[in-house]
Amino acid sequence: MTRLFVPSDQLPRPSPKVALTIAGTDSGAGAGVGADLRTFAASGVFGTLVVTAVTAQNTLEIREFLAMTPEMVQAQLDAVLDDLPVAAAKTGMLARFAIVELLAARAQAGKLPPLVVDPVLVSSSGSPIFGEEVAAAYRELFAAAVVITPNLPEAALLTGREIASLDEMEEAARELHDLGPQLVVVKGGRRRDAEAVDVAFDGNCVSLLRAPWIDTLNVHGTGCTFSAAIAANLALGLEPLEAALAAKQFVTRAIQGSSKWHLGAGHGALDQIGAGCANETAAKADEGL
Ligand code: PXL
Repeated sequence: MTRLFVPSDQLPRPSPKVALTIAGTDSGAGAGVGADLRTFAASGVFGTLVVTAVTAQNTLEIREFLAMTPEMVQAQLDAVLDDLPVAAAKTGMLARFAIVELLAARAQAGKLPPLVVDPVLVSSSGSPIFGEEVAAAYRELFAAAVVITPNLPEAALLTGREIASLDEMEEAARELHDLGPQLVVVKGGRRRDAEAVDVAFDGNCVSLLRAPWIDTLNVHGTGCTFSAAIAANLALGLEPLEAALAAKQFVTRAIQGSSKWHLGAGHGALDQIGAGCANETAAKADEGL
């Protein structure tokens, strides 16, 4: 019998799929890069990061905010993309007009991985963070995106119309689709209905992404988690609509998982990693069950 000797450095080396988040940090880790990396890990992809801004933040408030320079964002992007096989990326808080512009130019030149753009344009209290100049730069970024995920106030800002009903969400999704992305998901979570319904449009079909409404304050980072889950699913090879449907289920489970947590006095985080189950096991162990 002949034995084939394969030197260990020539054995196949299976590697994980790689996703990238281009976003801000939240020191309380509910939103931003922290939420994205937990989502990537829970989805089985290797997460990389480009930090656009640092916030000093907890579940109650943002205390300080420092945006990175566009040069530093560019340098982080180059360092990651020159070396690692990033299969999909998402953008979160981009913090500065020049950063949105820089990403739009790179995406349009085909120099970014397939992109999920979660436009961070309106604060959670409902007031616009940026003016029309940044909204215009975002429209350029949308043109080169695979998926965009505006929430209701952002879709309203981008279309210049009030949006409340499902019909209005569909109209907005159709209008934003004309800007160029393959799939638009208008997130309706703020409607506080019996269901949390998002409206997706891919140029042909309108799909409703439906989940039961979960009554909890622990929803900080929901949008970040949703767009990161879509990027992870794209990196794993799913089509955009499948990626969004699976991401909706992921977010729903994550909200369900942390809905009873008391982790900070304000809007707490989601349970992307299934820690809720571990806590239940620990609690049962404490009770001697
Ligand atoms: O959810 C929007 C968002 C994104 N990124 C960071 C944030 C927030 C909201 O607070 O802090 C870093």
